[in-house]
Amino acid sequence: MATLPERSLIDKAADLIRGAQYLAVLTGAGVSAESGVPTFRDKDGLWDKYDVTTLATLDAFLADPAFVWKWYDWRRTLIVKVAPNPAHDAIAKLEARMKLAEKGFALITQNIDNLHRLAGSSDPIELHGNIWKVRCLKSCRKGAAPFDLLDSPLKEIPPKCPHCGGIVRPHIVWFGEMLDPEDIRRAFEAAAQADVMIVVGTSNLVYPSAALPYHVMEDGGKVIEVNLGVTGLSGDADVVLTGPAGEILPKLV
Ligand code: BJW
Ligand code: ZN
Repeated sequence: MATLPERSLIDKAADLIRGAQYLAVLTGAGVSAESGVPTFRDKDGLWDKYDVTTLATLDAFLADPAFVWKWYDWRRTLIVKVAPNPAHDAIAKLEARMKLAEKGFALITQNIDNLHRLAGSSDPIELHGNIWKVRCLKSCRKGAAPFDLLDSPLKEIPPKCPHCGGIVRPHIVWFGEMLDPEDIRRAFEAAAQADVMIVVGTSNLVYPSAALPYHVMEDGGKVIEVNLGVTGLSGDADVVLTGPAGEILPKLV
């Protein structure tokens, strides 16, 4: 079992959270690792095994939609079998407590796996989309807005748009694509309001998400990092809790 941070560090973080008027939580793939969802940049992570440029860009999709869809179908069949872990549960509990105390709360996630919702988080800002949603590649009138496609495994690859018969794409933000402007607005507004942000299980390398903790700090807010390892943020965060999110977050709650 991994060594957990000393009690005094957990207490320091808990004191910050207790004093917060507005708590923001920013999560990445590490929060779902203990559920069995692979991360991206860790050893044995997705980018260790697969080439980003052939899978996570629009050009790759346009070149070979079936190939990219097969990869997403594989990930969907994996994700459908897993459940939220104690880290997701702890974040949902933090939201409930902040709301009970009539304080502000926002959950911002880079994850596309839907596990925060399954754990009871009410309104996660899903910066990079959701693996259970698709939209029409041609943006036909009725298919342009994201809609659910829950079949797992998929009945056909690539799946077709029920409105125009063209193909649909995963409702996921690939490299070089713009995030939804409303998601960006809400995330940066939360960072501006937050006096404390907990950053959990992210390498904090991907922008614009990686800028959010710095936005909090620039406005005088505090940042607590929870991660198995050291990241670029670790040197700047106010409290760094090293260890598995599924063990540290329940202790904080
Ligand atoms: C644990 C744990 C446990 C493990 N407990 N911890 C400004 C500067 C530089 C570059 C850019 C910039 N602005 C934009 C860019 C380009 C690019 C970018 O950021 N590149 C960087 C890599 C340099 N950004 C974009 O392209 C974004 N679009 C954009 O900005 O549009 C405007 C624009 C357009 C054109 C040009 C310029 C600007 C879009 C980014 C979309 C990211 N999409 C992905 C993949 C989607 C595909 C899919 O999932 O199917 O989203 S990339 C991938 O990385 C995925 C993740 O959400 C994201 C973040 O990864 P995350 O969550 O941090 O995971 P890992 O694996 O990196 O880290 C896991 C961490 O957990 C580790 O630290 C572990 O230690 C830890 N851990 N187990 C606690 N149990
Ligand atoms: Zn369509």
